[in-house]
Amino acid sequence: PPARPAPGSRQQPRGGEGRAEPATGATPARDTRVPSRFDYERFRRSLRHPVRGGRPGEDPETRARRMKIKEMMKFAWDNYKQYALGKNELRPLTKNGHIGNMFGGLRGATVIDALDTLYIMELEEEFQEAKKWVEKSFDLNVNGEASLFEVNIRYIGGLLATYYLTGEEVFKNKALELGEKLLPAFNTPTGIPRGFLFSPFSGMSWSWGWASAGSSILAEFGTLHLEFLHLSELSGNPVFAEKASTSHRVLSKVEKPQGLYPNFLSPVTGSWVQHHVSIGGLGDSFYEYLIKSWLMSDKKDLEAKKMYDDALEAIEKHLVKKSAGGLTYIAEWRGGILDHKMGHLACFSGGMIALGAEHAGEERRQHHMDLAAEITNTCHESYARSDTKLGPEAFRFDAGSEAMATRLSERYYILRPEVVESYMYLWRLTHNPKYRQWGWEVVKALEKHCRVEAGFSGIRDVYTTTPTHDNMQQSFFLAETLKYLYLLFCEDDVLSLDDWVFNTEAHPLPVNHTNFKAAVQQ
Ligand code: DMJ
Repeated sequence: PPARPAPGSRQQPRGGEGRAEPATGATPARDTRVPSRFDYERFRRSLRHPVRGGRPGEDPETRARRMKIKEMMKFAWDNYKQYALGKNELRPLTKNGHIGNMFGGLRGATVIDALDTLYIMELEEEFQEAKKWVEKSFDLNVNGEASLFEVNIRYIGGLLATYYLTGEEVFKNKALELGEKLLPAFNTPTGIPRGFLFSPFSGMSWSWGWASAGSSILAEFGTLHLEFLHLSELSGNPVFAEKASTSHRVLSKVEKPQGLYPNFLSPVTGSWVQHHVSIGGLGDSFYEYLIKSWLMSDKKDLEAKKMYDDALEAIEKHLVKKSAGGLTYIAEWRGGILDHKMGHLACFSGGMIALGAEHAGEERRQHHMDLAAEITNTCHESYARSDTKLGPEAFRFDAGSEAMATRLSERYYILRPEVVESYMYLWRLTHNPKYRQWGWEVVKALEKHCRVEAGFSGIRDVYTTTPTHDNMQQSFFLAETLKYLYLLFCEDDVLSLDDWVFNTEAHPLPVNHTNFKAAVQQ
């Protein structure tokens, strides 16, 4: 089975085993670019709220908590800068850098992932340090195997967001240059991209070795839309929007078992390869990008909205269950058989369903808000039932177990954001103070169990109060976990949901009130 531990949603390749054939007969990308009409000043004037919020009076405790989270970000950044600047992640125990094999020779994943968080938290000096690295040392002419998904969500997403927040051209230019390098991955018979490509780009692309029969993964090819529409917007070249829209076109037509989307699709035939359905790893951000594509298009992308509504209906009908102890969870589905397990990754869904509920029809709105709150409560239980008050990688509802990991291999916590992400959305949409309390419990647990001398580290077992550290400060800890925690203790107008949509790595991209219409209709 393909599911196994990994830093991001998707997993590391294993030595090229089982690789699909490189794409052949590649057609060059159609270049019908027109000069971009994007006007940064006009865009800034169109925002409904100041990006970093107004400064209304607030209670001292909320402010103090926000400042604590800012201090954690500074600590994470300072240690990365001191011991690992230019590598992809910090190893906080051995005080050195980690490069990994997901980014095709690109470096500085933590710099790019941290940029917008530093900016939002008003860590001005640190933001300038990060910017300087991008200007002077961020090299795009590199060799290696790159995951299309990871490069897109972290690098393209981080650069685009920072451009929109600051108007600094260097971020836009790097995003566009990198975007061009990703296009060969789409040279397949269906236009559904393969998961990996080789840089410098040669037209070669392939799928994860372990992904069934050279198939592409739903959460990978379905998590491009937000960034690629912005690449078209800023470059004037529709090719990015066209490439990303292919996935929605293929998926809206293919027959779905009981309305569900399996996780593996052949980029050659456009048919499903296996019937494994999950709202956690391998499926997760595909669903997230459906509702967010619609929101980002200023509610014009009706195809994405319909796909989201239909998918959620099927998920509710077939996967949403209640445990004996009354906890609502979303099970996984393997060819019709339920696996009563929820991954930490699946915990983003509380926030997603709440966000969608806002825009559901009158009769569904309260029902979806209740569902979102129940799922978020279950994810909180997975934290509350552990000794560290941090949640495991996966928890189960079988053999008498409720919201706890039952396998040794699922007890770890790698600084993931999904649970605090849902707290942030639920707080913004309900203002129930329990979400801030739960977020603060996470801050305390991170400080107690994950903070080490030179940064933050994941832990190998959440059920022991003397956990072993994994010696890795993931870049998404700075991009997502700390950003969502910080926003939880901000006023709602900081990166307001009226103006911004967060990509799946928590990089804010603006809602587009005018220009996407053309791209979406391609
Ligand atoms: C991040 O890279 C993104 O949130 C992705 O969608 C899922 N995995 C990690 C964080 O857990």
